[in-house]
Amino acid sequence: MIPRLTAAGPGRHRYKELPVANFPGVDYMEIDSLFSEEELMIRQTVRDFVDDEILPIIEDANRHEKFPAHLVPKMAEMGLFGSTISEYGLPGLSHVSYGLIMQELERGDSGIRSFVSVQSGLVMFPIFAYGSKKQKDHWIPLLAKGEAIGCFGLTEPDFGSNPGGMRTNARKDGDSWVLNGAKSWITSGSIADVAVVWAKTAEGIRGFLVEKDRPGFSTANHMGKFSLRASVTSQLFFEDCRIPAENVLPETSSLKHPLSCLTQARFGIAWGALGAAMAVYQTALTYTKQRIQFGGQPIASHQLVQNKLAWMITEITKGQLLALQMGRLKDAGKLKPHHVSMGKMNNVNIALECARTARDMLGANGVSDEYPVIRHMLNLESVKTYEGTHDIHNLVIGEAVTGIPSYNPPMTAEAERQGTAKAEQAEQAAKR
Ligand code: TGC
Ligand code: FAD
Repeated sequence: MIPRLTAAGPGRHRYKELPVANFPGVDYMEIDSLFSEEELMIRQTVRDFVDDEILPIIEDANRHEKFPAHLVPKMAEMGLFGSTISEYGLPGLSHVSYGLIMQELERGDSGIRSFVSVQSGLVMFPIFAYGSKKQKDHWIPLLAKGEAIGCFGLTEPDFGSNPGGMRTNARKDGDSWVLNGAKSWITSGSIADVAVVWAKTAEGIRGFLVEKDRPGFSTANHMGKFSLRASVTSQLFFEDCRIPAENVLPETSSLKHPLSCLTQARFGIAWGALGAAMAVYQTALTYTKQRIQFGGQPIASHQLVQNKLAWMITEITKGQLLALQMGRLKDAGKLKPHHVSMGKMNNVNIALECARTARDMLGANGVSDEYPVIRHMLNLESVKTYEGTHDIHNLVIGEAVTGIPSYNPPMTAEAERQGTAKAEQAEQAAKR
C-alpha cells in the first residue's frame, strides 16, 4: 500500500511514520531544522518511494529508452499529481512540500520528475488556473488519478527560447477552432491523452485542449536522445485539426499565460536539480572513500579529491537555501518569476557541474550505468536547456536588475537609422 500524501490539518490524517531511510539525505548545515515536521514526512515518503520503486528499475528504463509507465498509478495513488491544488480531493500541499517532492523524484531520475512537473505544473495548473468549470471538472480528477496523461506544447521547431514568435495558429470557424502548425520537444507528447497547446489567434496567444484522437492531430517521437531517455519526448503536428470551441482555455489571451505555467515548472526544477546533485555527490563520496589507489589509501584521502567534494557540498548547501527561500516566498505569495529564474539557473548549473565532477571522480566507472552518475549528468544537459536555457535565465535576472531587456540582438543599421530619424523628428516637434 503506497501512503497518500495529505497536508496535515483539522480532520486530515498524517502519513506514515519516519522509517529508516536507504538514502541518508544530504544536510551539511542543519537545513532540515528549517523544514516543518510535515514537510520532512512528505520528503521521507517520496524518498522511500524513490528508493523502493524507481532506483531498482531506472537504469534499465534509461538503457532501453523506455518510460516506466507502471509508476504512473503508484504516483497518482500517492497524490503526487497536482499536489498543491486543494480542490477535487487533492492534498493542497505547501510549495515547500512540492519542492521536496520534486527533489526526491529527481534524485531518482530527471525524466520521472519531468513527467510529474509536466502533469502538475504545465497541464493541471493551466487547466485549474485558466480553464472553464467544465474543463476542470472533467480533466483535473482524471489527471490527478493518472487516468489521463497530459503534455504542454509551447516550443516549435523554429521557436524555442522565443516562444512569442510561434507559427502554430488557431482560427475560429463556427462552433470550432481549427489548428495548424507543429510543436517540438514535447515531454510525454505521444503518450498524452490531452495536449495543452499554445497557438496564435486573432485575439492573441491562447491555450487549447487537444485530445489525442482529434482528426488532424498526430505525434512522432524524437529518437536517439542521449539524455532523459526514460522520458518520452515528441513532436506534435496539427493539420486542419478541428476542436470544439469549448476546448479553448477561456482565461488565456497572451504570452504571459504560457509563461506563467513555466514559472510553476521552473520552481520544481530548481528543487529537483538538487536531488540529482545529492545523488551524484553521495555516490562520489561513498566511492572515493572505498576506492584504493597508491599505497593503500582511499582516494578520498587526497586533497584534490577532497577539494571536489568540498565544492560539491558547498554548492548543494547554497542551492538548498536558495530553493527553501523561493518556497517560503511562494507560500507567502511573494515569489516573482525572476526569483525563480535564479533558482532554476543556479541549481541546475551546480547540479550539472556536480555530476561532471562526480563522473571524473569515479574514473572509468563514471562512464558506466552501473553507477547513476553518467545518467544524471546526461539528463541534466537537457534540464539546463529546457524550461528556459541557462542563458535565458541569466538575461531574465539581468533585466530584473537593470530594467533593460536584452533578449533581442543589437539594432541593425537600418533599424538604428529609423530610430534616429524618429527621435530627431520628435525633437523637432517638441521645439515647435
Ligand atoms: P515578455 O515581453 O518579457 O513577456 C510577455 C508577458 O509575459 C510576462 N512574463 C511572465 N509571466 C509569468 N511568468 C513568467 N515567467 C513571465 N515572463 C514574462 C511579462 O510580464 C509580459 O506580461 P504583459 O502583461 O506585459 O504582457 O516576453 P518575451 O517574448 O520578451 O520573452 C521573454 C522570455 C525570453 C524570458 C520568455 O520568452 C522565456 O521565458 N523564454 C524561454 C522559453 C521556455 O522556457 N520554454 C519552455 C517550454 S516548456 C518546457 O521546456 C518543458 S520541459 C519539461 C519539464 O518541465 O520538466
Ligand atoms: P534555442 O532557443 O535555439 O537556443 C539555442 C542557444 O542559443 C541556447 O544556448 C540559448 O541560450 C541561446 N540563445 C537563444 N536566444 C538567446 C539570446 N537572446 N541571447 C543569448 N543567447 C540566446 N518544450 C515544450 O514546450 N514542452 C515540453 O514539454 C518540452 N520538453 C522538453 C524536453 C526535452 C528533453 C528538451 C531537450 C526540451 C524540451 N522542450 C519542451 C523544449 C525546450 O523548452 C527548449 O529546447 C528550450 O526552450 C530552448 O529552445 P531551443 O532548443 O529552440 O534552443
